[in-house]
Amino acid sequence: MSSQTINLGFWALPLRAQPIRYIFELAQYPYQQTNYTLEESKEWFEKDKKELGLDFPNLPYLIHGDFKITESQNIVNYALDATKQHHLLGSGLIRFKIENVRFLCDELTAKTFQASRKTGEEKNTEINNTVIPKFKFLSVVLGNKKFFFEDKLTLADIFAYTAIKTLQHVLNDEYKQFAQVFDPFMKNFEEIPQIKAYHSSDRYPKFT
Ligand SMILES: N[C@@H](CCC(=O)N[C@@H](CS)C(=O)NCC(=O)O)C(=O)O
Repeated sequence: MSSQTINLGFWALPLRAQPIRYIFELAQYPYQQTNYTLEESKEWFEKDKKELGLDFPNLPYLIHGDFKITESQNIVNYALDATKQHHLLGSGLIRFKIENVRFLCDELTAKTFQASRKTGEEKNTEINNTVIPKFKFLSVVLGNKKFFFEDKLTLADIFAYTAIKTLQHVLNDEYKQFAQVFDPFMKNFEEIPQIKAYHSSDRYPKFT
């Protein structure tokens, strides 16, 4: 692996790149960010998307010296390797249960954000048919446990936190029905010392 600093490119928002950022932050691994703003989206679409030399230009991207990749889940795997945090994947059959939450929540984060930007009947249908049922399943699986797989933090928690935080921010009325189950989980995640320090730093791209 290159000895140069990793650069992670994404929008100046949590969403799809957020689990990757948490992986670096948990390990206190140095990385840089290029966070594009929606107002200045030309910086991405008209400049870097064409000029960075990515095989499959998209956001997020990761550049590590001459090594350049896209696809968020691919970048997650690279970040786990770089930071040597394979324990977050779990082991044995539990590994597949963790991945189940990971992939469900990756899709749910995007769907929740997209639903919040729709209007009228289309928005209600998307919320009621796609978003809410999945968060219901998630709340049942979590129950009153500290983390999804008992006391040990895994990738499932990182992805679930990202999805739940998105719901809380962009569809707050819908979040309320889950608050009793999700609030304590959110607090447990936010109290991890590296996460606490990160959330109060300027490296954390908050929803605006
Ligand atoms: N499958 C891709 C999806 C990437 C994607 O849809 N990126 C969105 C943001 S979540 C984007 O704005 N891409 C920039 C572009 O299309 O140029 C991944 O998981 O990374």
